[in-house]
Amino acid sequence: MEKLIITAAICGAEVTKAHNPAVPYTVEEMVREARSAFEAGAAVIHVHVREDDGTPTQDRERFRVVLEAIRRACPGVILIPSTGGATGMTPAERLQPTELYPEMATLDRGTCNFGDDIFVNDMPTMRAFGRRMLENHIKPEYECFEIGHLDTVLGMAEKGLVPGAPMHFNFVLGVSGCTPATVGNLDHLVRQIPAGSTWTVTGVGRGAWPMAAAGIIMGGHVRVGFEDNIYLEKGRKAASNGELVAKVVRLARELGREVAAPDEARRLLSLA
Ligand code: KMH
Ligand code: ZN
Repeated sequence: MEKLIITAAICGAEVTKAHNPAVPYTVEEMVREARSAFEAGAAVIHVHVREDDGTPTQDRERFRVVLEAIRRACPGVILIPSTGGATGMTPAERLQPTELYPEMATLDRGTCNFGDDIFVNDMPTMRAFGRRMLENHIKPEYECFEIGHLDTVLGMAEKGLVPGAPMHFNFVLGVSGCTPATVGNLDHLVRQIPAGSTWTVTGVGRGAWPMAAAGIIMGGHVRVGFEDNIYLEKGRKAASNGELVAKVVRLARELGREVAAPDEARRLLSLA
C-alpha cells in the first residue's frame, strides 16, 4: 500500500475558541497549530483564515500572510487553502486565495445542508470556480459531502470544465444534514472514482476516528483537525492539532501503514 498522507485542517470556519481554546485565529496561533501538526506527521495543511477576533474571512492578503508564515515554519509542507470559506460568503469572496496561485486548493462540488445553514455551490458558481482552477493551474482537492457532488465533478471533468486526471478527492462524511460517516458510505464513494485517482477521508465529529481507521486500511489518506473534530477521545479535548495528527500516526503504525513525508505526498498527489 502507498504511504499515508495526513492532512491537518487546523482551523476551519465554524469551530471557535468556545469549543476548544486551542482553535487558532491569529497568524501566530495559525503557525503554532500548523507546526504542531507538521511535526507530528502531517504532510498537508488545509487552511482557512480568520480575523484576530475569530471572524472567518477569505481575504487574499490575510491568506498571503498566513500561507507564507506556515511555509516558513513547515518547510516543504503542501498547503491547501479553502475556496469554501464559510456559509453565506459570495463566490468572489471565496475565490480570493486562488489569486495567490497555490499548488492546490479545495473545490466544493455541490450545494448541501450544513448544520442549520445551507452551503451554496450552484452550477454557475461551480463552473466559475472550475475555470479559475484551470486558468491558474491549481490542482483541486474535490470536496464531496454527498454522492451527487462526486457525480457532478466527474461529469464536469468529462466536459473539461474542471482539471481532470489524476484527480484528488476528499470525502467529508458526518456533516450534520449530509452523508453520515459510515464505512459503507465511504466504500460506495471510493468505488466510483476513476482509476489513478487519490482520495482522503474526513470524518466529522464522532466520525473522525472510525473514518481515520477506515482510510488507513482501505488505502486512502486521512484528514483530521479542529475544523472537523476537537476531541482526542470521548470527553477529552485535544490540546493541539498535533495531538490529533499524532493519533493518526499511532493508528497507522498499529495497522502497518507508513506515513508520507511532504516530498512523498507531493509525488503521490502528482504535484512533483
Ligand atoms: N466551511 C464550510 C462551509 C472547504 O474548505 O472547501 C466549507 C468548507 C469546505 O470548509
Ligand atoms: Zn475547509
